[in-house]
Amino acid sequence: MILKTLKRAACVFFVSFLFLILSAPVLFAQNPVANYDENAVPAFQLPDPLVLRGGGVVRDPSAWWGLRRPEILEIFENEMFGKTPVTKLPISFEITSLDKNALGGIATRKEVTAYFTADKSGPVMVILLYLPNKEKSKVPVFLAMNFKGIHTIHPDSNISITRSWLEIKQESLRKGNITVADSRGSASSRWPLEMIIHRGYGVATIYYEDIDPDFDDGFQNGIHPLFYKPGQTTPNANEWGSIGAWAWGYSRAMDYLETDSDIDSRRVALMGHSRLGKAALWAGAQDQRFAMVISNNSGCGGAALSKRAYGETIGSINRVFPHWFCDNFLKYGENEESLPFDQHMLLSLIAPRPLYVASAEEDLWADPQGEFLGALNASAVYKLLGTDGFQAELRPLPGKPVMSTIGYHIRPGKHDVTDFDWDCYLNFADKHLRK
Ligand code: GTR
Repeated sequence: MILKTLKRAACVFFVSFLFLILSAPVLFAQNPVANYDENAVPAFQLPDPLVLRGGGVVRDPSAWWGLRRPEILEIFENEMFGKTPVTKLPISFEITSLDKNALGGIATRKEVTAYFTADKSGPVMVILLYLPNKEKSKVPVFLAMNFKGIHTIHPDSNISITRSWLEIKQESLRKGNITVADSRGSASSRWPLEMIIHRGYGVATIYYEDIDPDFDDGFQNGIHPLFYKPGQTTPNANEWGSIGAWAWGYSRAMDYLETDSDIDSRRVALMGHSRLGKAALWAGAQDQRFAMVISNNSGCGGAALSKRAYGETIGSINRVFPHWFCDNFLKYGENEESLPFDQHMLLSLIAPRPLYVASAEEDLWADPQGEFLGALNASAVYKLLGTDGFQAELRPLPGKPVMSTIGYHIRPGKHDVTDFDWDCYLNFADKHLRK
């Protein structure tokens, strides 16, 4: 009996061992370890943003605007972020809260609710605005989405609690893991409102999950269903995912900013951190009303070159966030060499408008060197369009920003948005938006 059991155990052990040995390559291929070794970055050649698909060279701005730019835009639509629908929704904006004496009197706070349907049912987006009171003329504004609800960006107790945040956090709230009171101002270190207001700029922010909650539900919630054709239940392989939806939200906020007489909508700087930096780049690429675009630690799928496969890769981003991009993007996972494009081409779509890419030294997951090279390789397009492009050949030292039409810095520290980052963005905006 004992012998029989032992024999069976040995057999089970042997079979499991065999299974592990045989499946290791497959498991490894599915979940490769992130590479952080510069020497292990594969050799690659970047597609030239100034060479047409058919091989012709782009030699002047008219060939860029007429031929190459539309080509590149189409590649990102079909292969990466998915097409944004062109259908216009019957959107209406309503000022739902106004305080002319906010932040101790230095600012006016407004909340503007955007209703996406005529009967005001369905998802709504709330734009929270702080505008400097001391300015007599229309003010330039930084537009940036937030991760945790508008009420988290500052302890100002008059800010409404974000409704969709309440819905998404229901479970945690019930279990007492999060309290509404504690969440107020919890992200304020990333939003130095007083500093921005003192410099004469306004801030407009939206909770990103107002547009599309950030989980993979087959696009049944958020704004996607508002665009489905009869019988359609999910986006097609070349139609938008969540990043495309957030980018759409940035543009709808711009629709409002254009109507606000306190704001100079020709001087709106779009800023986004991390996944919202990816969305800001995509919004700035599609919508040329944004005068400036700032990518804060946007990493893989943002400013960082994918072909380097350093830190986060296309394979890992698609595994963890399958809803961020269109389904056509899946084929490039663990297959970066087959990419017919790279992220420098996304950045080139923002040319000649000022673009700032920021990295953090410890944020290796976002590949700071890849972000730098993304910016550097967009420079040729900026120069073709008559600007000074990116005035750096090597990555600058930490804390030493480059302020050409393409701006860049790497600062000490982690994946985050800091006062140093904001100070650089304000200096960059002073230089390029106050000319
Ligand atoms: C990470 C993701 C990154 C980045 C980040 C964020 O988990 O891998 O691509 O977007 O989230 O948005 O904070």
